[in-house]
Amino acid sequence: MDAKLFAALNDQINEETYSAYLYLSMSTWFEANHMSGFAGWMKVQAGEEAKHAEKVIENLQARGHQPVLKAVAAPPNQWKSALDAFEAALAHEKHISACYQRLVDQAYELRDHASVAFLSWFVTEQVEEEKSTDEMVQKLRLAGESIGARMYLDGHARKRA
Ligand code: OFO
Repeated sequence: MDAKLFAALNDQINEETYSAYLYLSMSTWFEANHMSGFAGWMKVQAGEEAKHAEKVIENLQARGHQPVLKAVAAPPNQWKSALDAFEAALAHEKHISACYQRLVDQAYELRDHASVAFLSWFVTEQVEEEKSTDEMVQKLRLAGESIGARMYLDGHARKRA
């Protein structure tokens, strides 16, 4: 594999691990603020992100490389509201989608079709990730200041766990 593409994919391990860390942090914030349904939703999401990191690691290994794990930044741990946290999660997912778009462009330029095929799973996955996070954002916007509506959504989010 091209050295620059290896470096970019290796960095993506860090992006995915940070995603897991960020959502775990959001989960702790929700739990501390008595919204255990959203906390469970975020914990499941964190688990998926950790699996994404493993997927990238295993792909690099399959291509004969040793991944190099780097330090993971500390995520924020305070949000203004459930909506604020989900909006931050959606912004983060958009950032991750942009990372994969760049990786696919890079793989195409190199005519590395194995990487293009590998990355296409993430491109599809990101559509789903943005959709499910945006759904929460939209519902929380509709709930507005209604505590009852927000508690209903919290209960609904619990079903994901
Ligand atoms: Fe949220 O999909 Fe991985 O990062």
